[in-house]
Amino acid sequence: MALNTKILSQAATEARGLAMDAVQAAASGHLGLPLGAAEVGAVLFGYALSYLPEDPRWINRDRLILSAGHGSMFLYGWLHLAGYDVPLDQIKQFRQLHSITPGHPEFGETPGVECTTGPLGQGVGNAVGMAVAGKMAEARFNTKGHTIFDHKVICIPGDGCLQEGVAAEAAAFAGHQKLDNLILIYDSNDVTLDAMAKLTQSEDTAERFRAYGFDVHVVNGHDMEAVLATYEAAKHATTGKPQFIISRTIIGKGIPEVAGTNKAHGEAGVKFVDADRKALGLPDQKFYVSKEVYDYFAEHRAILKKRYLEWQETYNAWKQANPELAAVLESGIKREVPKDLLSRIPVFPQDSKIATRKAGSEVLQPLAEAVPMLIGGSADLYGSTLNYIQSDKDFNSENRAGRNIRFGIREHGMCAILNGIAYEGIFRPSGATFLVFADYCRPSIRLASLAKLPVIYIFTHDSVGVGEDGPTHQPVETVSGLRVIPNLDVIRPADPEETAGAFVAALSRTDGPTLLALTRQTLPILNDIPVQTRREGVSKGAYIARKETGALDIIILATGSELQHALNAAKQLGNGVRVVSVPCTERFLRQDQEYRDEVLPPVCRKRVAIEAGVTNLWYQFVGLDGKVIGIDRFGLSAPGGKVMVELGITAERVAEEVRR
Ligand SMILES: Cc1ncc(C[n+]2csc(CCOP(=O)(O)OP(=O)(O)O)c2C)c(N)n1
Repeated sequence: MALNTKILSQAATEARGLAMDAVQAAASGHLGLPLGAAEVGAVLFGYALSYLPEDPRWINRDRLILSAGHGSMFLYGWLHLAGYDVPLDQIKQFRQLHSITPGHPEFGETPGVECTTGPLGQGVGNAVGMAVAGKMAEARFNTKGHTIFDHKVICIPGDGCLQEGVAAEAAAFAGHQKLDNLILIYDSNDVTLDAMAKLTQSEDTAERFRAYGFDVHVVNGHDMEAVLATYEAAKHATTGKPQFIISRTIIGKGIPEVAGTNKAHGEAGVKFVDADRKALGLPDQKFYVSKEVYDYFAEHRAILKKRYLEWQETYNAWKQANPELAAVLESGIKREVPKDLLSRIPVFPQDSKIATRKAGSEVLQPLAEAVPMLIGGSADLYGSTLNYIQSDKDFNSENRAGRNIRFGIREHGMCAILNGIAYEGIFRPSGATFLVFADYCRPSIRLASLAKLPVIYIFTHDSVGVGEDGPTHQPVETVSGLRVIPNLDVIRPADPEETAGAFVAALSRTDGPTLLALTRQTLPILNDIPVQTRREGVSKGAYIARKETGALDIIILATGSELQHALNAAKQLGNGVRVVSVPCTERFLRQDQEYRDEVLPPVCRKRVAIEAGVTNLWYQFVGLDGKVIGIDRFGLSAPGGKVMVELGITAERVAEEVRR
């Protein structure tokens, strides 16, 4: 079937109208991209993409990610026209309270929105993650007889996305990994927010992406036939490379007073909209969509439905022929994990003396066997983070089924890619680096938290206990800095058994990410606390590690490697002392009041907390009468044990503060 440019031009005009009217009604938003990329939207949604609005999470749909999330009305307009459950009423409610058309696209809020985007560049990383997941899915689930995965991942970045470092990291990774299921359509309009792009960029973007290992195409983004031809060439390329289409567009096309300038970017064009709508041939009626355009998309949906049903037949045949594989896939999509995960992890020997990163490595192996969708990666630090899934190999262009991803020294890219894998919805991604480099990951961790993605971060070298590498590598504010991100669980286990509990808690969580903060240095195993108490206590965030004998006089709270000091101090101090282990403050705060009061009885106000990090957050648990032992300064370059003593992180100090 040929491209119906007549009706699709009309659709592009009406999509422009929707963006103009929505931004005008909201008196806020961005007109530039929705107007400039209207023809690209028409070709993609009106012809080129495989999708089905009635099943927006269809596993073999093409994924379209709008990385330039400020142009959200591009997505909402086309999703509406395409027939997703994004009614015109919601377009009219653009950027209003409780609408499904928020300022920037938010995953889970709007059917057809694949990723939460807006922080520029993230979408490129997410798309690369989806391409990784797509390749893995092809390798692990397609069979000789049946192809159930063969979709593409299409991402629209603008100049801003490509200026951001995260996109560079992700693109370099995509080129190296030969992710030929990835198509970037760069909306190249020479304009950014403040000014013309030439004020801030003079690189040759085509050469840059060629150097990364992409095939590069250039097209006039307003010529629909050419856009389609270029898209098809990219889609069917046999070079084994990811594809980069430079789509040259005029920002704000349709509002001549601002088009082609940075004024087109935001809502400055709004005052010209009424006159310019007329010039485009739109009627006075706002939020207008013609019957012809609706009819075209209804017909197009019938074609898409036919393809979908054909795929469904293939899927059913595949499922019948491969019931075990199908069970793995379907349980992965439901994010199920076996209920008995904890018992699959052997109990650590009573005399073990290992770092929690090493314990993590040992815990990971049986979990990887129990959860086949669990995959991992490291930012060139496997030798230190120890999170390699030993029963499997590397993911690379020769082995797409490999469960270990070598991200290179690209923490930010890694975390955006992990988000993409999680958005894709089949695999359970985890990734590793040194905890102090969480700052290099933070924008992506924040988005994982916002988008409720169950990503697992296995971050090691969690305190000044790192030692000789010194303050550049010693987190002090990092753990607390992460704890303030809403919906992120930060777990800092105290010994190998708490580490087992931490990994299981992370894997069992489906509505948000979990960060595991593990030690570099060896820790004593805390045999005084029963194994089950340590393992299961983690899931509640805090638990009584040592109960007082007799009347409760004082509570010592501790986390991670400092729990040993709390327990040792309690031994010296005698009867009335309770020790509470707090591996995860967020989980503890989610427990009901009864449990929280049981662990920290409100009547007991004599409390001391210890953590080898900044003290601020602990005051919520010790109160005004309490005392926090911590490190409110940067660390020191020296052996870790010596640094801990120098900075007062010892049992003696705890005992001293308690006595005081
Ligand atoms: C990380 C980040 N920094 C800054 C912004 C604010 N911002 C939104 S759009 C924009 C300019 C984007 O330019 P471009 O990608 O060319 O988009 P266009 O002008 O074509 O709409 C900026 C700076 C942002 N959304 N994210």
